Amino acid sequence: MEEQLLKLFRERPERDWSGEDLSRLLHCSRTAVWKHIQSLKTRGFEFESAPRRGYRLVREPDSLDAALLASRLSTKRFGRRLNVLDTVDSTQSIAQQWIADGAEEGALVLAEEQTGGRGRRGRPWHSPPGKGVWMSLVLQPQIPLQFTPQLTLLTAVAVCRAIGKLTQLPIGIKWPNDLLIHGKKVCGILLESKAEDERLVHVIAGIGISANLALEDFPETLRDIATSLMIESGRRVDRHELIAEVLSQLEQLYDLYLSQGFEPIRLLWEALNVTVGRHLLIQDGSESIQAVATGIDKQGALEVRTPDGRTRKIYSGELEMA
Ligand code: BT5
Repeated sequence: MEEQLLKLFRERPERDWSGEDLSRLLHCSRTAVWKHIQSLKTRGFEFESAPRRGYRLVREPDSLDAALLASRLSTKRFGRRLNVLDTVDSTQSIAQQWIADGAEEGALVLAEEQTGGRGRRGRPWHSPPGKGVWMSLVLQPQIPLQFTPQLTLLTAVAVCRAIGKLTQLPIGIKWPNDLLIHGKKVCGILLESKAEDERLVHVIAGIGISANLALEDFPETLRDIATSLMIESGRRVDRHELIAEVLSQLEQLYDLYLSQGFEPIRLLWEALNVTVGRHLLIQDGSESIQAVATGIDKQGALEVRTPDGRTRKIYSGELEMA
């Protein structure tokens, strides 16, 4: 009901909506409308209202709101079941519990703050309250297990397109999972999957976007290597709009991937990446490799050329770009 109410206010922002109109359009009593408006007010929505004229929404809250987000979604499945939480250890762990309780593909967990936000190989992901997009999406693709890394690249492409569309910032993908603006990391992606008998059961796509962090919101150790959309663009990002756009891009690319395979995603990735053509120092386990990136293969592995002219494939590892 609140989702529909917010949709109406958004579609016609200049219009005053009378309680009568709203109750007719939403098929409920005027008292029910009034109650929902009061509930929205307690969550930070501000209305102008005048007797006989009705309500007009003049301010939406900065804090994440499930009904507001739902009213912005254009997706069919992704985010249609969603949970907005305040402080959690990691949205990945909450999504995991949610799957155990029967959550289906497209279920989304968001948190204002993570106290144990995680990156790859146990690295911490800095997730202060109220300023970022810290979210986990449940996927249940029917694909062979060895194709799972393709989903990291797909997610990176989707988030990159969403951020580029909303901010026009020069954002690019560093293989496999970093989004960079002016050489600094603004978003990280962590895919955690569960397999049984070589079959993929589910994937939890964790996405962390440093949206509205100021420089002082980053610890000293990250200030030279990390950035936020707000630092780069000079203005606050509407997180609801950003999340809705990320989900829309993700659902479109995911459907394309399921129907046409990885090739169209690979082409999009190549157009957005900032790795190919660069001199790299690659840390693959205990091995250090110097090489130039030449592309990605059909599975999503990075192809590189070493100084002796040989071609190698990198399936996982840390890249340092020269
Ligand atoms: C990643 O790991 O980049 C994956 C990050 C995934 C975070 C999301 S948030 C929602 C979901 N819930 C979770 O618990 N995790 C996911 P990795 O490639 O290992 O990069 C980690 C490195 O990124 C750190 O060592 C820092 O250098 C840097 N970093 C940490 N916090 C950052 C931030 N807020 N913004 C930019 N860079 C950051």
